[in-house]
Amino acid sequence: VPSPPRADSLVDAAINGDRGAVARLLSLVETGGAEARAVVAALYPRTGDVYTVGITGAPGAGKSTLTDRLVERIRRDGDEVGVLAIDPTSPFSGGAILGDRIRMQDHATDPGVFIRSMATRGHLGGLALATPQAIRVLDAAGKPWVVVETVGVGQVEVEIAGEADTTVVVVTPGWGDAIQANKAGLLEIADVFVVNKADRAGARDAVRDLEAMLDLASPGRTWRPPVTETVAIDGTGTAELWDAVLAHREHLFERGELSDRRHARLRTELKAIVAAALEQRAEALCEGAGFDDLAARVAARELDPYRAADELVGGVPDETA
Ligand SMILES: Nc1nc2c(ncn2[C@@H]2O[C@H](COP(=O)(O)OP(=O)(O)O)[C@@H](O)[C@H]2O)c(=O)[nH]1
Ligand SMILES: [Mg+2]
Repeated sequence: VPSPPRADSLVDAAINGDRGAVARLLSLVETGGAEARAVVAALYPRTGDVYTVGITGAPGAGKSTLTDRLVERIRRDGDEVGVLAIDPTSPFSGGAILGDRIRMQDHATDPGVFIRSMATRGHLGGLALATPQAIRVLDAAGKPWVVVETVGVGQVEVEIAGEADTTVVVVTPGWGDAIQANKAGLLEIADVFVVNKADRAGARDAVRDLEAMLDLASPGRTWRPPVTETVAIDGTGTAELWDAVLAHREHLFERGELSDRRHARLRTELKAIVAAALEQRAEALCEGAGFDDLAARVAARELDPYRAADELVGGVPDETA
């Protein structure tokens, strides 16, 4: 088995346009562990330029189809783009999910597009940490845009979705869909709304529901999310959707809010890394022989559980001191 190339040389190769190196780096950050850390250390100084667009909504809302349209649009402007499809329900990773592969195959031979699916491997918190690292891989590889498609169903997914510079929330016509989006916390993270499948009955009602909810939501805010309508399967409205994304980006730039947002995101990420590191240490502590001993003393009523925990983590000074 050949030894893995060092993170530095992989990063250099990725920067020079080696797609295999990009794929390898994405696998490493997805897996986590010591190698992922080495990759991030090598990458980090080369990042900070990418603009991220999150696309989120219920399964089947048309996120992948819309992403495909936005990729087309970005390529028409001549820019390169990376796509990360985060699917917590999929057991697959490392490649595209079948349906996505079929739709995305127009871009498969385009060297300006890099598409990747990431699954959770049963570890949602890990994915929340892996996503910003994966974005950094594409950033270092020179992609000015990264589109992150996330299923907006659970808290962690909504968190991942809300980590983009511009977050697009996709809903579909049908009674209650806008209300469901509201309940799922998608109203708070939305910078742009899109009612997709506008070829179906009820699209106007969905737009009206969203506008009514926006009327009630925080009147003091400086940006009111526009509500757009699309038919992703034929491309209707996707130009307007992209214009809305660009308008939001312009708004963030003009008001200096982009750097504030990114700074807040880094603080959140840093906290999550600290928490994960401490959790790992806690697990290691609880696997040692000292733990068994303490547990036995708690069982024998010699110690209460809090006191025992203090002894283990060193919160209580040694009695002989
Ligand atoms: N009628 C209609 N179907 C659509 C539209 N957009 C997507 N679909 C279909 O909806 C299904 C789910 O789309 P997909 O992009 O995979 O949704 P995702 O799960 O949110 O990524 C697919 O069969 C699409 O062809 C649309 O605007 N109108
Ligand atoms: Mg999809």
